[in-house]
Amino acid sequence: MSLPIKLYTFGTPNGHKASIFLEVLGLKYDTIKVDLRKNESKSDWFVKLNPNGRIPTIEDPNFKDGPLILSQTGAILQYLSDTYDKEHKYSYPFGTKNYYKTLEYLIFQVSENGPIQGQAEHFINFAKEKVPYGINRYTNDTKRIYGVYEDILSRNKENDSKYLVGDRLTIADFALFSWADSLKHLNIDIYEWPLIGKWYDAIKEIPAVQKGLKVPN
Ligand SMILES: N[C@@H](CCC(=O)N[C@@H](CS)C(=O)NCC(=O)O)C(=O)O
Repeated sequence: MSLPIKLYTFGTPNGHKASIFLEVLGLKYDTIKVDLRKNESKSDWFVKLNPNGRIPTIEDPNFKDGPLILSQTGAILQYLSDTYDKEHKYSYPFGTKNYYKTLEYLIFQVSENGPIQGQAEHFINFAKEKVPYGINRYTNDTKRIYGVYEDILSRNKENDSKYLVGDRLTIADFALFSWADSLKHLNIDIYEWPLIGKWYDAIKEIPAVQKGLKVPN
């Protein structure tokens, strides 16, 4: 019998990426809350797990060579997909074209969408001084990136523009979803991009996604 995965997390878009995909896959997991408001992500015990001191991190006690501790949402989602979606309900077989397109858009999310939108949120909601240059730069680039996603969906007409890659949801979609959900904090209306708006509404209806969005509380 497999043991529960441990998920170290907090209620942020990156944390929700992991909890949503764990829920979607129907995996057993225990949540350990790392309170970012108390700076717990920089505490000794947590930095031992993740030298980068940021959530989320998972620990899978079922890994073949002993427990696997993994951070970086791109790596976490890829690992969970490779290991626990053998039937390819939410993935494509290794080596196929759609496998690499999934990887392309996953990397686009973790290297561009997340960091840029995160900076926009910082300048709009958390910076101690109001810096119009920072607000404009990161808000405009966030909007540009959602325009790119709109274009990606529009190229998938044969699947009614419902998924970023092929004919099913993948980690490329789940990685973006929690950030798309967070656009409201920037007063950006997701329906500015009609296909992304519909894509967002459809994913939000999935019960496992709703459950994942409530973790860790
Ligand atoms: N590149 C990382 C980013 C993780 C990240 O930025 N986590 C934020 C929360 S969304 C965090 O832990 N912030 C707290 C800190 O920096 O101490 C990933 O994809 O996992």
